[in-house]
Amino acid sequence: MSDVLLTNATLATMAPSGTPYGLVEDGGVAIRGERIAWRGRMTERPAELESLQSRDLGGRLVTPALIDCHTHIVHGGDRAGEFAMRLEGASYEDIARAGGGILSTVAATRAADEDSLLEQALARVDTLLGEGVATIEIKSGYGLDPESELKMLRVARRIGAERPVRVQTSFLGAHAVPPEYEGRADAYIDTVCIPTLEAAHKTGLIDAVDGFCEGIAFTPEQIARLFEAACALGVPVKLHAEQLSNLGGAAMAARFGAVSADHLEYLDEAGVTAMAEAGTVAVMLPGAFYTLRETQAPPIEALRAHAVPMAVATDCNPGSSPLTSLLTAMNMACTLFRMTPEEALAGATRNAARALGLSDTGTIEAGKRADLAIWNVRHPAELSYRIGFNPLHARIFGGAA
Ligand code: DI6
Ligand code: FE
Repeated sequence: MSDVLLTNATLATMAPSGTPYGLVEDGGVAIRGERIAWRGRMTERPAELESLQSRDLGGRLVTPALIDCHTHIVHGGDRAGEFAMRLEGASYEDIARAGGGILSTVAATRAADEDSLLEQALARVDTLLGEGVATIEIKSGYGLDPESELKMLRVARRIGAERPVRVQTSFLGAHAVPPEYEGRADAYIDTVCIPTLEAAHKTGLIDAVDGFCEGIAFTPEQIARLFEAACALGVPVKLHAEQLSNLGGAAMAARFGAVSADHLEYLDEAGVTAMAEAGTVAVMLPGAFYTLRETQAPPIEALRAHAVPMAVATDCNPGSSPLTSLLTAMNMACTLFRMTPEEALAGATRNAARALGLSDTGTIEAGKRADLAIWNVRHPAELSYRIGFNPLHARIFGGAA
C-alpha cells in the first residue's frame, strides 16, 4: 500500500502515557511503508504529512492490531467427545490419566499430513484475523516425537506465509509424556525432547521454548533441564505453570528469565514476587478456566500490586480451550478474573507483545510496525464488553490494508 495518513479517529495507542488507554481524541496516524511514521492529535500534525494521501476514519476507534500470544491452533481432530464426558462428571485430569486428553490429540496430529493440519488450522486462524489479530503465537506439543513436532512447526511457519499474519512459534515438546515413554518422563526429556529442540532450532523453526509443568505432565526439575538446553541455544523460555496445582513452576521459569508464565490459577505470593523481579509477563487464559469450570481465579490483585504485566490470550486448543475469539477471551478476563477493560486490551496488545519478546508491535507509536485495528466503536471498553459481536471495521497489517 502507498503511504497514508489516517484521519478523524480516536486512538487507543496503549502506549504508557498516564492517560487511560493512551487515548488520543481527534487523532491521526501516518504510515510510511510498514511502519508508523507519526501519530497524535490532528491539530498537531507536522506539515510534511500534508503530501500523504489521507483516509477519513469517520471518528472510529483505532487500536494496535491484536496479538494472541498463546495458542495451540495447529492440531489434528477435535475432542467433542471428551467435552460430553466432562459434562457427565469426568475431570480433565481423569481423562488425561486414562490416556485421553492431550494424548488423543497427539494421535490425531501424528496421523494427519501437513496439508491437512494446515487446512484445519487456517479456518481457525482466519477467524482470529477477522477480529483484528495480526500476530499469533503457535505452539507445537501434539507431536511428541521428532518428526511430528517438526511437522507441526513447519505448518505454523506456513501459516505465516499463507496469510497476512506474523507467526511466533514455541516448541512445546514437554507438553505430555507420549505413550511410548509412559512412566519414563526423564528419558523422554533427555533423549527425545532436548534433541528435537536442538534440531528444530537448527532449522529456524522455533522462536521460544515452552513446557507444561504439572502433575499430569512434567516436574520443575525436568522442565529446568529443558530450559538449560534452551538457554544454551539462546532461545527464550516460557511455561504453562500453576494451572491445576502449585508446583512452583512460575518461580522456576522466572529464574530462567522467562518471557512469560501462563495460566497461573494456583500461583502463590512467592511466584508473583519472582515474576515481578524477572519481568516475566503473566498470561491469563480465561478460556481454559471457563471450559474446565475452574473455580480458583489467578491472583490478579497480587499481580497488579507487584506491577507484573498481564496479557490475555485464547489458549486456542481442542481440549481445555476450544476458543478462537480473542475478544471473547478479553470479555472473560474482565468478567471471570475482574481485570479492567483497559487491562484486557493492554493484555491483547502491549503486554502480549512483551510476552513474545517483541518490541516493534503492540502500541501505536512512531517507529512501530503499522499493525492496526479499526473498530466500529467509540470507546475502547466496548471491545471487552460485548459478547459474540465483532465490531472490526478494517485491519492494517504492516501498513497494508
Ligand atoms: N494446558 C492447557 O490448557 C493446554 N495445554 C496445557 O498445557 C491444553 C491442551 C489440551 O488439553 O489439549
Ligand atoms: Fe496452553
